[in-house]
Amino acid sequence: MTRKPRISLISAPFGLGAGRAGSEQAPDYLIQLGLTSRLLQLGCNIDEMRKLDRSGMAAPSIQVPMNHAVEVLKMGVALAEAVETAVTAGRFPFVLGGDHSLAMGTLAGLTARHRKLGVIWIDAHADMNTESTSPSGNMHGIPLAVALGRAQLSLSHLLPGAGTVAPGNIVLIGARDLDPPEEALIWAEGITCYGVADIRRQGMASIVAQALNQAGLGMDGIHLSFDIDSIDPSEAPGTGTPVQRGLTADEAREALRLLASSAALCSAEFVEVNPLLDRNDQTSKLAIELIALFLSNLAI
Ligand code: HAR
Ligand code: MN
Ligand code: MN
Ligand code: MN
Repeated sequence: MTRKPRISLISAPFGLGAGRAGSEQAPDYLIQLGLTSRLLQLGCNIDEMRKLDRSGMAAPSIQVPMNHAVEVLKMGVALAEAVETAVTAGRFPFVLGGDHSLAMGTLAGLTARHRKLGVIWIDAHADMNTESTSPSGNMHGIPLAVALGRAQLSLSHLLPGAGTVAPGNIVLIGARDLDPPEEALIWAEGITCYGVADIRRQGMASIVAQALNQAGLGMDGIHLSFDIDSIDPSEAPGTGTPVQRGLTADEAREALRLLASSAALCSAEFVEVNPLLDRNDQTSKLAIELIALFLSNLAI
């Protein structure tokens, strides 16, 4: 008998980790287009709804030589605390971004509570640059290197007591735009990476099953980080760094439905929707549908 988890819906209206403005508008915009009413209609147990505000947060003392670093860190601190609180209260944190720099805050909050955390990262990118390899200076390109403990910034700068994520428990799905230092890190650490060709060859159901096994090996929970730019720009144009030859919306639906049904999943985030770059709300509407599909299929 499965039960519905109590969801903590954490809105993070923040886009300064990306190179283009607009993703900060996504949480309010998706809610305005009917996200929460859809979730309630589907019987999701939304136990808590929070909207984060970074004003008033103290920035960590570390100096990070990247774009809008102080603002990114303040938001990360606010998010880390909100996620840790949700986990402590026994809720399932669902973070609605915002850009992917938010993952640092989410992972700080999670690793403070789950010492052994697996991560499934569905994204066109690996987000594994460091402060010294980043070609753009944009902090949405570094969260996984930070989580691995390979950057100068670490999750524990955002939340004392945060840990790291082991490379063997990170699985990338949909990656197709990697910078050379990211490729080197993936090889050196033996990180599992399924490209779009692997998905076409093996089918999404098989990829998800392998990803759950690999990410969850010896862990006490798996976090799903879903970047909308994993999907092909023909179906999800509203995002800041679109990359051709991505997942189909149907493949994303299948992945999200299967991941939601795994009892190992302990949290998720949904990032990089940019309403300002969208065409007729196509991406926002797809995002609402995918989030609703995911959250209504969650089981514990
Ligand atoms: N790899 C590039 C960089 O580090 C682009 C990163 C883009 N990241 C995201 N999130 N949109 O996946 O700047
Ligand atoms: Mn990303
Ligand atoms: Mn991306
Ligand atoms: Mn758990």
